[in-house]
Amino acid sequence: MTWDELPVVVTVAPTGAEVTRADNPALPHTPAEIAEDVLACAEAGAAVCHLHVREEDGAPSSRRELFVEAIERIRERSPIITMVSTGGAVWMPMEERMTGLEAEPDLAGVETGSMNFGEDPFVTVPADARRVVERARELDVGLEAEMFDVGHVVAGVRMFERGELPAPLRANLVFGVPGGVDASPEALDAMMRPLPLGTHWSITAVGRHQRRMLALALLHGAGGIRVGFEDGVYLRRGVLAASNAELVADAVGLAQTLDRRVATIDEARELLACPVRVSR
Ligand code: KMH
Ligand code: ZN
Repeated sequence: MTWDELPVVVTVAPTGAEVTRADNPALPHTPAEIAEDVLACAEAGAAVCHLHVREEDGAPSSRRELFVEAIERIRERSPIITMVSTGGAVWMPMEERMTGLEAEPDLAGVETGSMNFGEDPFVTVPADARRVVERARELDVGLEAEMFDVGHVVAGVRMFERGELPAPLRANLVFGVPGGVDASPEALDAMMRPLPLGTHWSITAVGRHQRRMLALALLHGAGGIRVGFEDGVYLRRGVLAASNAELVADAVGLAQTLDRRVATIDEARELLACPVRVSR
């Protein structure tokens, strides 16, 4: 399959940990709201959901029960691939960042380096990344490396080559977070360069260059693009998105405009080597 034939996996990140209802009133908080939102996003073309959870008042949370409830509600009604964050929020200790794994999602993110996240330190030392990988292996949860800078890509690829990060290598390249790599064509080249052949790589971008970066990556053969309130609450400059599903529909339209076909959930499961989990 050549790059132009590779179906694009659309991921939605509906909640994150930093965005609030003051930024966009449609932000989902509870597991029920998150699930409802994710189902609408699946209808709009998303094949993966990247999940953080919140308390009812919107506070970022690490409570296992909230992850379990969100994932159960999603799985009851859709085969969409579920992924939990182990990035959590900047103030969360590592144990708390890892609780989503216990909900036995299909996939989990794993950070492969440290950085400043805006004004805050966002630290994942190699031993932390290995802890996430180990627990994910025990629970048979697949992994996607979350890479915010070139050094994170290099470190993640080393982990993969040493067999610490299991195959297949799934990499999400994140652009434009203050403290991480910038959102520019040169940065995309630099982030792609260390990736071994066969990596399934996707792109996330925040800030005013978001759509341009997604388009650029689609033209460079990206296997996936990510949108959702975690990454941006605007549809266009000055126009708030009505919902996460509206952002997904827009991303689908962007891929199609560039003659890239969007992956169905079944295709995404195959591309990401992510079979439906058999409950134990
Ligand atoms: N909330 C950020 C500090 C991830 O989910 O992997 C980290 C984050 C990244 O959202
Ligand atoms: Zn996240």
